[in-house]
Amino acid sequence: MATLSKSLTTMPADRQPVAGAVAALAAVAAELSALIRHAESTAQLGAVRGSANADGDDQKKLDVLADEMIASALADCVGVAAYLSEERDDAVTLHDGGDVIVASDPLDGSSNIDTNVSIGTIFSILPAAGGHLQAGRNQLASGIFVYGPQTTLLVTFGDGVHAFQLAEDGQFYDMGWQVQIPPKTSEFAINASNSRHWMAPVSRYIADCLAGDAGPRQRNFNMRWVGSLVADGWRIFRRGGIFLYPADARKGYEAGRLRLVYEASPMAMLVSQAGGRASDGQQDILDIVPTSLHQRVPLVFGSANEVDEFINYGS
Ligand code: AFP
Repeated sequence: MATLSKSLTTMPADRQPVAGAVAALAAVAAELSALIRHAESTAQLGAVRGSANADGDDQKKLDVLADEMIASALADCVGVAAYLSEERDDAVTLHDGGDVIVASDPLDGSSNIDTNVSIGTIFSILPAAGGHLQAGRNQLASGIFVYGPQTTLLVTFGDGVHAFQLAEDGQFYDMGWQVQIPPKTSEFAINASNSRHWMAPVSRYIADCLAGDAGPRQRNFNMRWVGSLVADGWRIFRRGGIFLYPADARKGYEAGRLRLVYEASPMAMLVSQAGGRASDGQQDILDIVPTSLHQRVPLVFGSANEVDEFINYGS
């Protein structure tokens, strides 16, 4: 079966800066997978370090370790000009003359580290010429690693989405899955504990889903919420669904919780390449030009028909 490393090494010369960065990230992901799976105590890895990242999130030991592993691996990739991370206030300059910039959430789902729930790594690869703040439409590649019962990768280079699974030999093998998000769904993902803070259109949309076949949607809906974007995302790629982290009335959540550069944009590239839709409720995520590295954005993505239905509720 085809392996990730084989497909990367056979990429044309002009795409080797991207291929080299993905290969480096995959090697770190394989190490992180082993570390998480065999950790003496994931509580250790999930322990709060007493520090916070630029966005004020408590940093867990594994957040910082994953970030350091990625920074070190990318430092060996001459094609990478800079590294942008959820865990760092500012960009890390790596190689002058490098062709690409890598942005990452090194450890997504930190609050799940010590609960044995799937967590992951999210990455976005951009042309260095565009600078640190450029629309997601410019991405050359993006992907998510999921450290769960299986360790898997969804990656796109702009030619569809490819799925790989890590084997015991340390190689990522092609899963032979034509990744397409079903356009229709009856399953939504939202943190319902925030419902009293939602704006009216979100409340109306969810209420209509909950009304089921007795309500205007005329069918029953199911709900899932893992609390790891990569895990909710993987499920949606597999069987469809709609993920919502909208803006809400809480202080600091005026633009939701997810960060544009290294969470929403890479997810949006994958989703659009798999026939889905990713929006902030008004415009395509990929068209939003960031004004700051850690800027948040409301994020709704998944089955195209359902995202369009949500957008019709207004925002
Ligand atoms: P952490 O990495 O701090 O756990 O945040 C994970 C996340 O950014 C994303 O992966 C989840 O979808 C979302 O936050 C969960 O947010 P809530 O904890 O507010 O439900």
